[in-house]
Amino acid sequence: MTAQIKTVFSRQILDSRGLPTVETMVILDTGGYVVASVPSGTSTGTHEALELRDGNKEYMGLGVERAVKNVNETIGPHVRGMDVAKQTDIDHAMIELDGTRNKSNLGANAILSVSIAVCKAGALASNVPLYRYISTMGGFIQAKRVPTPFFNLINGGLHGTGNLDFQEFHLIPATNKSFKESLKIGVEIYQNLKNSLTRRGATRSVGDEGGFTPNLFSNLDAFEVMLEAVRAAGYSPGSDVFFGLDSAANTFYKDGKYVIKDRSSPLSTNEMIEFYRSLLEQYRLISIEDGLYEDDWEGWVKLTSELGEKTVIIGDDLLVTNKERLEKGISLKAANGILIKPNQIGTVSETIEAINIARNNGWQAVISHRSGETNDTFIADFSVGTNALYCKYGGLSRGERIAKYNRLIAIEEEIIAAS
Ligand code: 2PG
Ligand code: MG
Repeated sequence: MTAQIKTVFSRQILDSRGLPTVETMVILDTGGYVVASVPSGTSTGTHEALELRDGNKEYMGLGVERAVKNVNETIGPHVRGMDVAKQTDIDHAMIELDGTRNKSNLGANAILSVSIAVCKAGALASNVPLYRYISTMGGFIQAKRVPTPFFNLINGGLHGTGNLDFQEFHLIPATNKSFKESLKIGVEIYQNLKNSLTRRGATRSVGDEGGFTPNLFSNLDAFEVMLEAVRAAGYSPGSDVFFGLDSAANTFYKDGKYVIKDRSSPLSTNEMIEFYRSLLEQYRLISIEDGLYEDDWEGWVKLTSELGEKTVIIGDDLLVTNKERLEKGISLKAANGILIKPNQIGTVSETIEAINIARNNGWQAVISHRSGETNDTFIADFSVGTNALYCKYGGLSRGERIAKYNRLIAIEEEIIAAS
């Protein structure tokens, strides 16, 4: 059934850090309506599309009233009357209306809120679950499974109040497990991790993504405690579960060197790569994200040629879900995986394009949340709809993270029932 956009209405709401973000409602001529809100990062890449903030005295300059106004007064009237099933046309109309390379005129937050709402409205008009609509609309094979989660059990860097340099320490269940089983394993290990940290006298409060934020002696210690928790929960590292890492290296890159607490002096790019090699061998990491600085292309090429056969080298701040940077990365062989975040680029269609380019070149595309989230579960449907092998939605506490996992429970049940 076709349906047209009748009204687009946006408002400022708060995200999981209590900071302003954009929520947009799309009402169809059929009377149905949907609501979408956008997430926000802390460890953002310089090359991301622009998140428009007010920059005035309110909310420390972080208000999004300008972005809201852009939806209500400019984007909304422009897309009114369009067929909601025409996602690419609507996204392109917004890109043209903005007229800049990084969506700095209207704001990627304003544009993405409409783009996601349009996608949800398309599913509503077609009367199919969102993940199934995304598959059809994006030309993906209907998923027969739910993606395997990267559980971010320890939050360091800019996401934690502890003292770790690396931002995310991932627990990754084996891909042959169902989502239900993966979730149970994740929860059991997470709870055991709490006990391990308590025993060591390390703080176990949680960070922005619902993982613990301990003070430890080194970054390596984080893997040691996780290993202890895996064993205590009765699982085998290297067969039931694996580890992964998002270093978010921009944050500890100082004057051309990498400063981490595991070494007494700053490390060169080559030394950092050797550090990752030892980590990989010791803890069998199956992915390393943002291992190096976002513009150290030469270093990334070396990292990928040295370790890319043994692990997935994922570009997040390096590639920012951006087609041009991804194509550069592919031609240089600067990584072999990409982290996919819709708000880094600003529309659903461009996000799908990046996934297709990555996969057509044999790269892994991991679908990700941001550290500032809302309870919107679009990204859960999106990872299933795009038939991803892996997704990343944070640790195993905090409502906005759990909302995504709970949505995946329901989707898995539906997929099983339909097969
Ligand atoms: C990352 C993300 C999400 P942020 O670096 O991968 O985990 O963090 O949203 O702060 O960029
Ligand atoms: Mg990252």
